[in-house]
Amino acid sequence: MKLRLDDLALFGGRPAFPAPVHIGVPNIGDRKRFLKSVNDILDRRYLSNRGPVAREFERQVAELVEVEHCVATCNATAALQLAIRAAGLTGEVIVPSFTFPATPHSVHWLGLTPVFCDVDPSGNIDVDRLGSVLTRRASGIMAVHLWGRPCNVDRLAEFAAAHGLKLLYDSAHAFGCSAGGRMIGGFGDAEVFSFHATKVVNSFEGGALVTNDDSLAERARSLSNFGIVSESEVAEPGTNAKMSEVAAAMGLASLAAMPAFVARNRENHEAYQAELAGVPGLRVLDFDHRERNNYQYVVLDVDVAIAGVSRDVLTDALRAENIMGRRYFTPGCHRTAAYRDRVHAPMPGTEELAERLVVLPSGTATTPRDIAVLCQVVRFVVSHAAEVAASMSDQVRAGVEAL
Ligand code: T4K
Repeated sequence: MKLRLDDLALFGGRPAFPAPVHIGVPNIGDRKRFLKSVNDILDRRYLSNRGPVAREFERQVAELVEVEHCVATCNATAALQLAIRAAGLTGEVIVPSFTFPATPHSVHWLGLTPVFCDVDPSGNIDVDRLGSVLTRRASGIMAVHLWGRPCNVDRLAEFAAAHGLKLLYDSAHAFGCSAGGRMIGGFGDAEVFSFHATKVVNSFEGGALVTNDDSLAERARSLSNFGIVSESEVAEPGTNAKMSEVAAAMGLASLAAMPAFVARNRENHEAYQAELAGVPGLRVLDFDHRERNNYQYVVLDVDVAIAGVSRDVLTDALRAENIMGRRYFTPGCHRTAAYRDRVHAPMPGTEELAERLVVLPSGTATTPRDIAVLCQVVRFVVSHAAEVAASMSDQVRAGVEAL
């Protein structure tokens, strides 16, 4: 048990973990099942182009999220682009500023303009601010269910309908989650999931567009395969966004294990909450327990005025201990080099969250002991906030003077 300040790695002590403890370490399902499926794929010599495994993955995803159609893709970014094209968006698309860059990039790469809208304290797009960024060039909204917590789907639908906008959801984080008791996947014109390695269900790389709109689904399917509609016809310029058979096999193994992954995430989340309860200025963001949640992201909010340490000081102190928390999504897309030269509405909500939040390790690779040790370090840092913060600023000053 660390009792003295110089036990902290920051002050020359041995790191709490001998090797980095990362967030986003993939959940691995039943290896035997996966490897058998890979063998079958090799025997069949049918490796891609919507083979039987990809079709089965699409069927299971659609069933789980209770939608009519699923188009499995090579990643979520490609699926977002399919959604934008298949929904017929043009001009400007309103996106939240507090998100992973794939959200605005998917718009930009199609030659459209992402227009940032600030987020509310939940981190989801602030419906009250949509009106202030809406122009006549806007054709749609792409909202994000941040960290699996649902947007205000009713108000977004009302706003979109009132202004003749298409409504898409970047649901990269929200596979297996619900909003008002309805599974995420069936809202708006289409939704997109990510099955990237770091997600609750993974297919190495992968994604899916899901929708209840027959013609949007048909168009997205064709666009994902170069726009081909028959042996001798290409309806429009498409892309190649198809999911391979091996990726789908991983996705199926991951889906089969999903209940266990979610249960483990939930235990981890509860352990973090219990370990950090009552620490001044710290709050592990909760989930709405009336909804279905995947509990994939453990997000810690640091109120520097109460904790005495900022999110950055805490994160750096943890890094020294080999605890690799991530400052998602700092500094906010609108302040990255990719977009900062444009004119944006003020984004105070985004900028505040971008300074306060850190995502902590979870998933099946994170053990209860890891969480206990990690939280012990967090508690220690906060209880010695003044010394830690002073030491960090001394180190920063020394670093500057050494230059
Ligand atoms: N929309 C939203 C809202 C998103 O968050 C994302 C992706 C997308 C769209 C696009 O989805 P995809 O096109 O990727 O399907 C990671 C993921 O790569 C990215 O998919 C995810 N969101 C984002 C939140 O996290 P990075 O740049 O932080 O990745 P990286 O390489 O730093 O990995 C994070 C941590 O995961 C590492 O510290 C180590 C660990 N890791 C990662 C991989 C790939 C492993 O332990 N093993 C692994 O195989 O983006």
